[in-house]
Amino acid sequence: MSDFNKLADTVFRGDFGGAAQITKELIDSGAEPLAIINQGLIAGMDIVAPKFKAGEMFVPEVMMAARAMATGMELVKPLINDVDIPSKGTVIIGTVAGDLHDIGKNLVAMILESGGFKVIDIGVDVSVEKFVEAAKQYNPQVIGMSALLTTTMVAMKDTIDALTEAGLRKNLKIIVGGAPLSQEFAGQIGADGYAADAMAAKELCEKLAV
Ligand code: B12
Repeated sequence: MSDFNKLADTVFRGDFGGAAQITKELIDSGAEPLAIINQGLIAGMDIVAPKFKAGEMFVPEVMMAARAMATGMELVKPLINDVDIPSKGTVIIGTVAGDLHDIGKNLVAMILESGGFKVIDIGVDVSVEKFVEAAKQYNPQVIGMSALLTTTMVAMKDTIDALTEAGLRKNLKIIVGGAPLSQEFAGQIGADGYAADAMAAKELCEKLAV
């Protein structure tokens, strides 16, 4: 097994100690930072993603794998310019006002990041104003909103209306998700898309962020 394959395997197994060690060894041996990312760290998440989709891996395992990938990323990132990292686009993600649930949001963020998006996670209980400010500051291709409570779903419409009123919708797609949501609800509030899980969220962003 090549060192890149070994690194991918540590990511797949969620072994962040191993991922850190092999990443360091690859850096010391002079391997290209982008090759470490693409052929090792992201390659590991590429094994995870279809298994998660097929129900062969579960949320805690995916989170461990994503954390192992992030551990390696932290070591490699200082060696490259941000501009050199190929990115499919910028996605801002947050849980809407009044809602503190973040497990699903974090999972979506990790899967998007491992799928090549630059993800800016603005946290939980995010006010309408904070979403608008973040959209102005980072100029993202996509904004993703998460809600797990039926009582906080309404904040999604308020946020979409505010983004529209601020004239920010031209080059911006808005996607929503969370257990109580549906495609129908997304349509009703004027979102550009809905995804039921993290893998579907990645596919949706790939379609929308062009
Ligand atoms: C864990 C949990 C908590 C934890 C949250 C910890 C954390 N850091 O997130 C704690 C204990 C803090 C909590 C608190 C509360 N909770 Co709670 N909680 C849950 C629980 C059990 C699991 C949620 C979860 O993490 N699921 C796992 C993740 C991976 O799935 P997910 O969130 O659905 O995310 C996936 C998709 O939805 C999608 N997705 C998610 N976000 C996004 C975003 C985008 C853009 C996209 C595209 C996709 C996407 O992709 C994700 C990954 O596949 C649910 C029950 C349930 N089965 O949903 C109740 C539940 C959501 N909670 C509930 C309630 C009532 C509460 C409380 C009000 C309880 C209380 N009385 O205090 C508080 C509210 C606090 C607040 N203000 O937010 C109710 C909501 C009922 C309702 N109809 O609104 C539920 C449904 C439980 C129930 N059956 O009563 N909760």
